[in-house]
Amino acid sequence: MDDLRTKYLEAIAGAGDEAAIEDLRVQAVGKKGEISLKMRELGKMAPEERQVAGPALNALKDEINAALAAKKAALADAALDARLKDEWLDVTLPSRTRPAGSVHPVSQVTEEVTAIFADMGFAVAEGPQIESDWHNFDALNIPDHHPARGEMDTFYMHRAEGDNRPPHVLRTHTSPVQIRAMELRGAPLRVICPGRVYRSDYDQTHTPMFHQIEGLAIDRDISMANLKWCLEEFAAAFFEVDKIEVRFRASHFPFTEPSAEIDFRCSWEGGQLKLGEGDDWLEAGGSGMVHPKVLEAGGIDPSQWQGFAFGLGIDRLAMLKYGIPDLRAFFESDLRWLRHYGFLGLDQPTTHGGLSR
Ligand code: 2NL
Repeated sequence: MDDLRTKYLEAIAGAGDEAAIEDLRVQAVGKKGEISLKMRELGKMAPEERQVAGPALNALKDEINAALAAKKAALADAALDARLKDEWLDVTLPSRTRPAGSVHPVSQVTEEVTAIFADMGFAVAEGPQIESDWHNFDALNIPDHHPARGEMDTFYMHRAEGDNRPPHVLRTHTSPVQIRAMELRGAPLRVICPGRVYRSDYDQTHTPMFHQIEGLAIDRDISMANLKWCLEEFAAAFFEVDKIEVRFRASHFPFTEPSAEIDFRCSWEGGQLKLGEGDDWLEAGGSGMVHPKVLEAGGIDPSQWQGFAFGLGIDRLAMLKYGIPDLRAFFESDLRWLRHYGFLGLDQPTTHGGLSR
């Protein structure tokens, strides 16, 4: 019995895996195992002999079973340790790597301005960049002889030989989008129209394609006072300060009467622009009350309705807010410039969540 004990305990200690343990179990204590066979011999023994051998055999069986279970558990622990060592995951790694692309300042500012006016109840409208000259000029009360219509300022599309209809143009402002909104939706109306516009001009401060955002609000008794409030709300939200004073300067546009240039109060101390304080004024755009002829062109009765309109330059707003000195760099697709001035695409600007994070 001592020989059996030594044999199996040593074999169990040396077993390399669960299959070896199972083999040993069958060999030792299985139905036809060595110890089970020995137990069967108890019946042939003399009672005195059996009284000694029986408990001893039972004790040996228990000891071997315990050794088998302990070895099995030890092997399972070792297997788990090996798996844990092998299959690891670094939970401190960033879940998202920084995207290779970035949001262009023009897109960022378009989103910011749009979000501010959307909060004031303006719907966003878009339209074609290739426009009929009627939508781009006639409907806006811009006469045939007006210098804006000249080849010096406007890009004209090609017409086939013998086709005498007026050629289409690359829109010179986003106003035609508002004419289309009037035609389509009627009054009352509140729309904001951001987009690309084109003029034949190229120097330090002009590019042949640039970005504008125009707003239009039409109602029964809307006034310049409502316009001024909207612009003040816009300026404070956009430049992320408590309050900005807006100044109207008398001006002239064919599509508004009266017309006013929009200025924001600012200071330029030490070359640093600060909005809402100081004794300087920043030119921000143009505005006015929509000309009755323009309302009529949009299919709206000027004896029943009136409205204000304004136009702002998106590129200029982007330069001012984000301290970008050179306009032409906006459109050169220089990757180093885009990485430097670009924004992460994961945070959309909202007035409640923050505009420029
Ligand atoms: C500027 C001037 C302005 C408008 C745009 C407008 C549109 C319609 C009717 C009347 Cl449909 N007006 N737009 C009005 C005044 C000025 O833009 O300097 N923009 C950068």
